[in-house]
Amino acid sequence: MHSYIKGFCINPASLYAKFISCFVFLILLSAGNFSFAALPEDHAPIGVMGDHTHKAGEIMLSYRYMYMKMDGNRDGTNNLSREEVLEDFPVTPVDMDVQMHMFGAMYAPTDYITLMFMVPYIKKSMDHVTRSGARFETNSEGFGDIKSTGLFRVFYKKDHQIHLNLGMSFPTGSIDERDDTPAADNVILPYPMQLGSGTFDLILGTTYLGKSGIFSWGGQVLGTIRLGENDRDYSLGNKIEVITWGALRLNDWVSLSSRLDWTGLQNIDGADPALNPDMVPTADPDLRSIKRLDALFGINFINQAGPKLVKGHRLAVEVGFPLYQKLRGPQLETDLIVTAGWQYAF
Ligand SMILES: [Cu+2]
Repeated sequence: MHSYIKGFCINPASLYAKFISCFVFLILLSAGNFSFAALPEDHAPIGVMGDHTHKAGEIMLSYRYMYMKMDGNRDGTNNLSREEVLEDFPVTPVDMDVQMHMFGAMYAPTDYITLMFMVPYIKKSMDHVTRSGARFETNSEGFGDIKSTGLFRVFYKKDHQIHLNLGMSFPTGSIDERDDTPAADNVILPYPMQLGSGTFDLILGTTYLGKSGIFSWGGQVLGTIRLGENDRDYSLGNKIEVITWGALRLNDWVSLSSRLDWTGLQNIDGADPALNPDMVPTADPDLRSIKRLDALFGINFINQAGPKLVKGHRLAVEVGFPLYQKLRGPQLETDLIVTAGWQYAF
């Protein structure tokens, strides 16, 4: 590149032409390098999906690791002790860990449409205690529901954008996960231990993005609507998420964010006939609804230096916890949500 610039600048005969052509060339070069530079806060906090669109022809690959810790039961907004749950059920869940590896790809055939594809791999583990004091753990692991979403840019004006999120979740995740319990070996696991919904789910939403100087902000409303019933005779509750965030750029490679995330999830419709709702609260389809408000704090990095292959990689982390949660219970409460991810567009 340097020898090319040198050659280009020296070749013209007159000093004047040399100066002009060299100046024009350097402007073009810097425009290519800087005016389209991506900034850390151009992407929403890493826990938000479908937040941004891409320019025509761009491809983005991503990986997210998500962790959720649930510890202790509640009913409504009140905490329940294990003993209180065991008054009504022979078994109570004590805590649960959910880990997810989310592989994503985005591609924009035009400036107005970005296609997004997400493949989750999920690992769940739940601890229980019985009335007799016996402890046991159940585990499930595998691919979850694959989501394919189109992001349609419907409004774009300098520092503001609105796009629609329209997609489908496919029932690729298992709803037949089994494990051993003290009652029996290889029994079907309760609803929250399953890996998918078992139904085709419609994803409908809209996202707004805004920015001004070192600040950026956004909002998203996202609904998941279950279509029909799965082959175990139930459908998970419909879900709505209302998200708002703000970010502050510290310099051209790091930004900080804070976010509020409201989740509403309905009870399960129907019931898996193999589950006994009197045994453990997690097997009761009417003890699944959630209303929760999370506060989350994040940091976004983008690498601005180095050669082409190293430049432009994004790394981000977001950590959150509920400010408010009202559960139809007894149900395990959420205590911690962590998302870490990598994104790279080319
Ligand atoms: Cu992207």
